[in-house]
Amino acid sequence: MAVRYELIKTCKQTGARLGKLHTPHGTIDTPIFMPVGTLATVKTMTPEELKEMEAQIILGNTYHLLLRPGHDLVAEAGGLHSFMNWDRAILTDSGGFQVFSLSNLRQIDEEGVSFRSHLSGEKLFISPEKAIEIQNALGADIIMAFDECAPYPADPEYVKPSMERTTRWAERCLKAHKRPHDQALFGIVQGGMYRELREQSARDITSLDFPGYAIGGLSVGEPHHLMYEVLDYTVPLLPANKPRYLMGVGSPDALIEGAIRGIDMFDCVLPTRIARNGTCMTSQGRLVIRNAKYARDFSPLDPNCDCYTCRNYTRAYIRHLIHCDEILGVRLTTYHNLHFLINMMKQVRQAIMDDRLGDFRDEFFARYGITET
Ligand code: PRF
Ligand code: ZN
Repeated sequence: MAVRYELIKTCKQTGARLGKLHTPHGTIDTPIFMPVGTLATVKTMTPEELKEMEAQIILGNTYHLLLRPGHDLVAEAGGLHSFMNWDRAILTDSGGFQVFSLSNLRQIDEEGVSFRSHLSGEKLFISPEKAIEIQNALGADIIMAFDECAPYPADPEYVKPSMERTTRWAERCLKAHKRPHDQALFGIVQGGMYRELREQSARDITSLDFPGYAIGGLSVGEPHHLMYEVLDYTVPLLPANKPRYLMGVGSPDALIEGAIRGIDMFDCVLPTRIARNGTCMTSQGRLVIRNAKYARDFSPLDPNCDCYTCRNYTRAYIRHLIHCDEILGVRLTTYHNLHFLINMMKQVRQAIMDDRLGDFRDEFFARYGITET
């Protein structure tokens, strides 16, 4: 068994789950936020820094690592963990989503997806079997089925056959998987914003008996309330004894609302991406540190934060660094943003333990400046 999910308790106020996910590279407390390390690096952070901020699991991407440096090279290094010197858990995404968001001239058929590399223009092909072969070579603790994430908006006439093909691909992924003893392959529920299609997908994917389930196809541009609606009727169709992963979701409000609806795992480039243009998440909401009003502000990014950045540096200094395109500015902001979400999820877990996640949400939203969901 590559992973085992242990449900510890559910919040009496909300139904949110507190759990542990046991993996070959350590036990993960859930609900959890997973920093994204697309190219075998969480941009600008060393693994030592990630450990210091108590990251427990990070993400890698099949699509990117296939292009550079190639999964065979990573395998030669002893796998992704040893290649990047990260000995905690790793999850790799299958490439299904990235092929659609990044590559050029994609063509999708029953066999798989042909596309041109967004870097070299080289013609490539990923099938469910190929996505699993790559992920077996990378060696992450959790790997993902190869799926198609329908765009938003999309008609049910497009979404239904796409979702049904994703189910057939999921079966092929299971058959192709060579390391079920030490890598957990998660299935992905699709179906767009359509209740009937989500129900069909959840029924079909869960009948395949994966060790964990993801909900894909959300946070693709739809309004938040629509995503919450889909979660409201989809999550209850997933088995309670297995982990649930909401793919590509990472805004503070969506993490809390997702946990309330029974999600255990989240990932998103948001904290690392906004750091690179000088935006940080604070307990009082987002703060654009580039702004002139912070030029003489000698307080920390977030007065309520005890991270390395906030203990040692001021807004004025970080603004100066970012203004001058100094790498340290991005590093300090990235550190703070990741710490913010990791620490927020720690508080979410404590609130579940104390049966008060509903109160926590109200308090957090009032401070962060979120008035509607
Ligand atoms: N499928 C896969 N990866 C993803 C998604 C998906 O639907 C999303 C959707 N937000 C993010 N990452 N394989
Ligand atoms: Zn901080």
